[in-house]
Amino acid sequence: HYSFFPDRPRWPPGTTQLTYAFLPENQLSDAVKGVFSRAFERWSEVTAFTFVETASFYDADLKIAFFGGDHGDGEPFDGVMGTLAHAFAPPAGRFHLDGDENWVIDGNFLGAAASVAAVDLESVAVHEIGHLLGLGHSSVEEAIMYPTISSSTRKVELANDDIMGIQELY
Ligand code: TQI
Ligand code: ZN
Ligand code: ZN
Repeated sequence: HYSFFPDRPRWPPGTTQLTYAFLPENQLSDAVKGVFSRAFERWSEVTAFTFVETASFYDADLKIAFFGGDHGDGEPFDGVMGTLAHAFAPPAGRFHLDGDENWVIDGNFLGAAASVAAVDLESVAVHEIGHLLGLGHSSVEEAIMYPTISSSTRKVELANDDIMGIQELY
């Protein structure tokens, strides 16, 4: 079953558009940006939200950045595997990904050679966007918000449990 963060933080009622931006220094390719755009689409299909990319990182509601190791928010990344990414409850909008992971995009390894310890970027993005919108973890194994995923697994479809959770919150 789905859950929320303590005190149920959420984006203000009536919010229909959330902007997002990528940290310019990361210089992400269109292929990588497209992964996030598809991940946002999953949630916009079941909510009133539309997600619009904006060029201004500092003005964006949702700020997406890849960092390695300690990056100044008290939750350092840990290299390959372990923590893959983290996102903070509304209205923080911070979405950080561990730049040291071997990220997989559409089945292709990004940067690294084929590795056993690889992580599907789109799957992680769909999960973290759930957190950005206010969902906690779910006890339902099929749910996107279930707190574990096996290495290299692609899991991008929202389960009924995810949809019920987000629709209860908004
Ligand atoms: N990162 C954890 C996560 O996003 C961070 C975290 C732990 C967290 N407890 C939390 C975030 C409570 C919000 C609320 O769940 S992770 C998965 C999954 C991670 C894990 O790197 O461990 C995914 C990131 F579910 F597959 F295990 C993305 Cl999809
Ligand atoms: Zn961080
Ligand atoms: Zn999580």
